[in-house]
Amino acid sequence: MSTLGTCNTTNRHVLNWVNEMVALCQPDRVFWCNGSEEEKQALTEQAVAEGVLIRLNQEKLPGCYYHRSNPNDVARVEQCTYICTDTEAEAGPTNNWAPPKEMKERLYALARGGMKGRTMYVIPYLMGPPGSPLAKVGLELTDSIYVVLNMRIMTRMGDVAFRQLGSSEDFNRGLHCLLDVHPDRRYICHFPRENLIISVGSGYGGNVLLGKKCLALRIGSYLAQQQGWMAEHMLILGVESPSGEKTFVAAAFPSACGKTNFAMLVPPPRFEGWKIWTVGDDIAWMRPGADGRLYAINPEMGYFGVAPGTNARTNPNAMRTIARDTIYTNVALTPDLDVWWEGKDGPPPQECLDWQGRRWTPESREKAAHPNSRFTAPARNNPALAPEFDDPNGVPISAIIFGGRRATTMPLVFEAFNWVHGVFVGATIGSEMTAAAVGGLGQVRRDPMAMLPFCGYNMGDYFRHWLRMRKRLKYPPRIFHVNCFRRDAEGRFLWPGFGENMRVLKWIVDRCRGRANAYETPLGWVPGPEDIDLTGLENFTATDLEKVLDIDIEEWRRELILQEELFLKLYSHLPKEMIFQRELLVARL
Ligand code: SAT
Ligand code: MN
Repeated sequence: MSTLGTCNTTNRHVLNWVNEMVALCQPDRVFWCNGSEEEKQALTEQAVAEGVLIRLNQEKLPGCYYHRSNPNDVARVEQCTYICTDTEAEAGPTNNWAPPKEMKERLYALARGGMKGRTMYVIPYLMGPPGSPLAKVGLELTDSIYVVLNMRIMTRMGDVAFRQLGSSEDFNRGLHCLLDVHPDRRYICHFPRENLIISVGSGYGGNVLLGKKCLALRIGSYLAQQQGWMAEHMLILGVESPSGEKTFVAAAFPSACGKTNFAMLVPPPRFEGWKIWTVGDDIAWMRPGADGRLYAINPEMGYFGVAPGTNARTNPNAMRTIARDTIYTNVALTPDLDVWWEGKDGPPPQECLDWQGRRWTPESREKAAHPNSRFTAPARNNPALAPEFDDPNGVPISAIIFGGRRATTMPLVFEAFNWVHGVFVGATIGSEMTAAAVGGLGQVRRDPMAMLPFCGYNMGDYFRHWLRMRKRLKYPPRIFHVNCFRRDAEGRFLWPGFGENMRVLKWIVDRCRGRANAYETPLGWVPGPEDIDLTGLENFTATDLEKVLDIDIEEWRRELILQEELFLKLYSHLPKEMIFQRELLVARL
């Protein structure tokens, strides 16, 4: 076994664990990553030589590379994802559970000798700005060079993590082995009590970039509940008014429901002088500040965003962000080594290779890019990256927004009556399934706080944690619900969305600042027709606004029954406040 790179730590907990895992996986080489530019270049060259990456057209896309995953491995797999707590009740009915000892034995049996002939990369990484009270250190051991290069974009990778860690034992241990990338040997397992993640048999983002969903959300939410903070599946953005007033909001939408677009929103011409700043597009870690407000950081350093549908109209800042130093996965490849996906600007290429490397023309029946194809791009490329991005204290959150993808039932926007009601609103989010997870596209499923696939413990206890946080906040954020995906009877979207969402955001900010009107409905506070600025919005009238804000009692009768299904499932751990809120809603309706 040879050692490559340089090991820049003397932390014995780190060294011991790496040695243990080396003995288990038996790699031919161990490569210690330091996160430097030279290292990135060398590893990129190597990935190209190995065929893991294809160098894209460097004139059009400087620093950009292309990757195709195994076709059986293109999204998160919830049926292979486990929370291994001591008891099944701790994991709760919405998670797969296995006893920690048993699962570890099974995984170690799979990993034993699993890196023979291969290189084990040791990736130290930091989630959060250096020095932040919320920041956490992780150590990922992987035999995938693709993972190393993605982690380098998505996290603060390298010696910065060892500096933060010092001689402490408090870091997340993450082992990732590709094995033969076979669905039968695919497991993404979390051991929250040991702060340990073991992921085998997959090479796909959410399953293997262990800092993201595994540490930042599943393990993170478990630690947050114990330590009195919050780990949430939320974007964070700042709204700056022409006078320079800044208001920060966090928003939870399920995977592939537009968080990245929302986080990078460019206001329409009507809002001249307004500016949206991106803090994060996927994950928020939040804790009460000394002033009684809730402060949030984005633990990540990059965006792992859905490519299809991204274009100059839907997300101009993303287009700029992904123009360089980006890794594209499972999009289509054009003959001049450019990338393409459904919904990109301009006409489709006359001919290209699809995400599986097969010849594709506009006549082909299948899509050229996989619906869950992704870009991995550095946050620093984003022209609207918030100046507060590296602030160790984070940003004060004035509003929390919940949302989902709903064709009916949910109005464009409403504000919860108070925190407890807001928790109920978040707990009952429904959304049509998307391509980010393997499963039934289009079906509505309950996705509380957009955390259903990411909550590392019992969902009922998670609601209780949310309720408890209220007591720790003197000035809790206001809570809202938005739905930008409502459709008419013909299936057309009722609201233009994208940049025009600024109009909704402006109302939300004004509500937080005590400047906007609303009227009371059974669901919560809803803007009146005059409260949302429609100036400059073409082909959209006050009547259309009424339609998109409408509350249909018949639809709500059905919604209540669907909501009840989740509550029944969670019944044994459900806080009684949730039942009261439901009763109140029934009475109001
Ligand atoms: O695929 S990921 O889990 O990384 C992204 C998502 O589903 O939100
Ligand atoms: Mn996500």
